[in-house]
Amino acid sequence: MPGVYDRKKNSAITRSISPSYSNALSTYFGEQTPDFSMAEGSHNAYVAALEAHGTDVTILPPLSKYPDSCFVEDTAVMIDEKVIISNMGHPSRIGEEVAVLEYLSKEYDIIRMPEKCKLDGGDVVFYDDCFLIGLSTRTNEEGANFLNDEIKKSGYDVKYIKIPESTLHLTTVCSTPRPGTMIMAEGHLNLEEFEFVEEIIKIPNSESYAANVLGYSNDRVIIADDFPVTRRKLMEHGFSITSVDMSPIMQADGSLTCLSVFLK
Ligand code: CIR
Repeated sequence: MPGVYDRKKNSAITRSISPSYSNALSTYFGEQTPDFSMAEGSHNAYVAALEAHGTDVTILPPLSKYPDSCFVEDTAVMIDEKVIISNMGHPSRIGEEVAVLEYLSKEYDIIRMPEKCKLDGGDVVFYDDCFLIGLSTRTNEEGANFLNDEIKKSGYDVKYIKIPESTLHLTTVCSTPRPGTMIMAEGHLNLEEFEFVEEIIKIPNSESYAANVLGYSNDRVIIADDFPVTRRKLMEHGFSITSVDMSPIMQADGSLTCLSVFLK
């Protein structure tokens, strides 16, 4: 049911860009070597945009050992007051989750996954009171099943979505700008798996990066700069838009949602 699960985005954690960001994984959108100082500029603008929308942002310190560690979304999934800590799906990222766990364990119940489970938080998209879990090169069935059990224990619904190998995560190509609505890039996902969605805003594959947006109350949405078709479509659907230059983050295949874990 739209609006049943209250996701106000009152607070979030992010992590500063790693000094080793030039070694971040860059396979899907990246065309140039990721640039540390340009990414820092985008990260600052990103945090400012979240704060301007009322989110209280905690910035965790950079981890030089982990080039991809600014993408905190992948390390943890919040289900009300409990946190599922990921077993990261890419070998070079294993260990990033420990520093997030240490921070969140001060306030939340922490749940670890058995070793055979693999899951990146980027494969989890919230649609109202339902958690969509992508089965991808980063998230295996064991990881999805473990998360499924924890979500169901908390009384929420789950749907699995098949992610093609040509796509990184579920959240890479779709997101939820408001209750009842999804925005989705064409050509990646099987639409039959989304028949339960009330409204789908489709954007062309040439702008697929822009399918990852951050929705706030009252139809406010943060999007990536420089995607004119997506901007126009969202305006036509009644959204008021703030945009952030995400191109240095895109070079490491990261999107808006990837830079945060929303806590409340
Ligand atoms: C990776 O390949 O793991 C990073 N370079 C990008 C992670 C993006 N995170 C996300 O989509 N949630």
